[in-house]
Amino acid sequence: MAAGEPLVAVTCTAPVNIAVVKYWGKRDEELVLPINSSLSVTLHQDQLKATTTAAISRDFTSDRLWLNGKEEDAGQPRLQACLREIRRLARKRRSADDGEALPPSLSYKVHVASVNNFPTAAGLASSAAGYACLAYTLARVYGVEGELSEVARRGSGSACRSLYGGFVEWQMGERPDGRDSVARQLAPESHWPELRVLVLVVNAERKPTGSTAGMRASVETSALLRFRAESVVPARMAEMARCIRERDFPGFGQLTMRDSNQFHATCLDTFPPLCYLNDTSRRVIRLVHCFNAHHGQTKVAYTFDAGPNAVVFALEDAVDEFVAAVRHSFPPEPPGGEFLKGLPVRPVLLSDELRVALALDPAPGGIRHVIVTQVGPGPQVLDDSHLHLLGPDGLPKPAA
Ligand code: 2P0
Repeated sequence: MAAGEPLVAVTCTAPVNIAVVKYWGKRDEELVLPINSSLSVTLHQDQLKATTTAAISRDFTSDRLWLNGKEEDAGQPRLQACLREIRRLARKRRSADDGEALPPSLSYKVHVASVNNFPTAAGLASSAAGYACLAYTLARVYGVEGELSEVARRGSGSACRSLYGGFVEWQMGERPDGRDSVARQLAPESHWPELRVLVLVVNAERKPTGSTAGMRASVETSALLRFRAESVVPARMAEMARCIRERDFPGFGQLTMRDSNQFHATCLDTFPPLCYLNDTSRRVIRLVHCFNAHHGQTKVAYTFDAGPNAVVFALEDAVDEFVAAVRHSFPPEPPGGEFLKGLPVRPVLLSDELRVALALDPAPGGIRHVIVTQVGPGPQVLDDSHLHLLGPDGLPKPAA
């Protein structure tokens, strides 16, 4: 870069979120407005996070984007929509400040570099963390404060829920312009410290239909989806909020499983049908119900997004035994590999009764690994410039 003004660079991190009342279907594709409200749990960034550096400089000649070290097309509509939205908010803020001239930086080109601390190939939803991180980082670059749901949503609907830690709802809103379609925190991560989240990464060959195309097909063809959005979700949102408020795990778990199952039922009701679950996913469903039946209560609960990976909720005291049950049902392959990642799990022997109760033929290698995590905080700013992904020249630093 020519020796001129130094660039302005900001680096932030943002979390992954898992919906327990699912978002599926848009009423406005351009503004990314959903047909129903949704509710999610923010996962801890120690295990799963996106990190993004955004930089602006008078000397940049075009917008550029690097994802996990590889340059991508910065002209892609979702990135450009986020940029337009953040510049609009920045302009609005300046014009609200009496007579302040618009800073030239609003017309500068931007360089963005983003990495995930988990493999994209793991099939975990990375777009929510990625676009929340982009919105949060751009807001700091352009000095925008306040509501960022609109910016994150333009990238990916579920991204607005990753703007907060803890337990988050995305209110669908009513206005045609979408200004009231915003995420808000229901409870912080400290609210339910015993809650644990296990991500069961399934070995899968095929890449499933993307969410955007999938939900468009469901909106066009599934009467069940319309029924769900209008007649089921409103009461479910209230009931889920109650379960969280009261830390009622059996209530929370049952509703989470029912909502996941209903979401996948709307996928099957889509024509042609969308089949996101595979044999391993269905085995996990059976395993969870067997485990709960053995204990005579809901100790663990599954949820599945638009892919075969399972996310399992449990209280801390059930984790060791459930992980042993997962190992028993899906013997790791190769046996010596790193099967468990994240928070520590104590090895325990399964009781004979539980072995009998599980009564499943083991499916070796069905699950690649299990990431053990917990509820976590929202996006963070990294103040140390050593952590920037872009160097003083505005280009990605060589990987260490
Ligand atoms: C959710 N999913 O609530 C649901 C459950 C997948 C299943 O939000 O088109 O990537 O970018 O708004 O946010 C995935 O959809 O879709 C999703 P777009 P997004 O988490």
